[in-house]
Amino acid sequence: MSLNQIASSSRSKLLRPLTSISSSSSSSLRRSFSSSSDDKTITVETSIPFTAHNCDPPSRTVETTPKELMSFFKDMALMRRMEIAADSLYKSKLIRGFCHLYDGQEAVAVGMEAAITKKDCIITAYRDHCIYLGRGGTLVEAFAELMGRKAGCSKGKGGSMHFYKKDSGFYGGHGIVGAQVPLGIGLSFAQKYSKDGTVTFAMYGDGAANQGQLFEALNMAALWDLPAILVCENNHYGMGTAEWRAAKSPAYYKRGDYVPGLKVDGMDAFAVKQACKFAKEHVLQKGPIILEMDTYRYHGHSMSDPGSTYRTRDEISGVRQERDPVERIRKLVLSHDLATEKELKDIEKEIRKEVDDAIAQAKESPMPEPAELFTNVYVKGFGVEAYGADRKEVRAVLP
Ligand SMILES: Cc1ncc(C[n+]2csc(CCOP(=O)(O)OP(=O)(O)O)c2C)c(N)n1
Ligand SMILES: [Mg+2]
Repeated sequence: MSLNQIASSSRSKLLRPLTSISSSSSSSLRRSFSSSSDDKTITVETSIPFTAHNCDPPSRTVETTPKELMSFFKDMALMRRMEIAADSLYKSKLIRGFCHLYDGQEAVAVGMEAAITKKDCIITAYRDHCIYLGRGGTLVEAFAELMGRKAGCSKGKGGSMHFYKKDSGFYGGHGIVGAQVPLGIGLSFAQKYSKDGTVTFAMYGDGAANQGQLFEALNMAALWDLPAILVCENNHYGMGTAEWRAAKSPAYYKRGDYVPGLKVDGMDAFAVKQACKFAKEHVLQKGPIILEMDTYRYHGHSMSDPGSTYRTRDEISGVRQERDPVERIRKLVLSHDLATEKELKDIEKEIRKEVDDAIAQAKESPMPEPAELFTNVYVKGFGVEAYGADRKEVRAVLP
């Protein structure tokens, strides 16, 4: 097979029709968001079955409610809008430095949150804005952080790659590829040690999946039966490198060898929810598991990458048309008569306003004080001396 043939066969695997949405309602559901029908059970089927390695896969049948379906739609539409707005802010130079957008991958963030609690931990790489929002972070704190303002979730000192929200179990936001995975295993060690019944989701990309530190950390997690879920967000590219050029075996769910794994349609929020629920139960009894989320990023790798030099525009628009996570939920909402197309459009309009208001508010926040350069950097009490670039003169002695 030529490289071009390999590329086009891997491209065709990216496309999977939305037509497999099948669902049934256990009762006749009418539109009334605030009534008791909010909690009626709706049964949906995941887009495709799970593929399992070293374990029995969970069922394709997932239970939901009108309330959850509507919240999936709203949460994903909000994430999508936030990322589009971040793109504009970057282009108008209000966001500087690195910025990696998550649009296309929203079902992973939303489905994962639906299966866990804020006592469970999540740690991820630099594509972190939507994970932060899912953990309960606010739009104002997110935009303020992106624009380097005091009101940001990391006080404006971290920027796009370093969102953090420890009070609801979000441990960042990391810029060094793969480095968050051993940290995540450390979190799961603490969880096992304190026997609190919580778990850690350590997220990484298909590019990071080839790194050695991941296997070292996984070995320890398996050896000590730690409650660690390794979530490989396979968006099929590491910067401009397609997975087939970087990985001898791109079956990332199998790469743990002795560690079980599941391949999940990461564009289907219900498949993600089902897989994460299954994984949480699994790791609390049996030790780590790998979830490979088959997903896609619409934007380029970061703002300096137009995203169209190493893949075709047809590939991107094909995924948008056939697998888009927001459109999948829109179809489910409509097929269950939970809202009309116009009502969903109105929700999207409100979301647009919510995002614009948050940006305006974030812009009001000042930049951090210059003295903040020295806080949260060193442990206090060592009297560390700071020198200028000439290294001759002591400029400050830190407390
Ligand atoms: C240790 C290290 N090597 C290289 C880089 C540069 N780099 C940043 S992102 C990236 C690609 C990672 O791709 P993947 O893991 O698939 O994540 P994605 O960006 O697709 O979410 C690389 C090579 C880095 N930040 N850290
Ligand atoms: Mg990737």
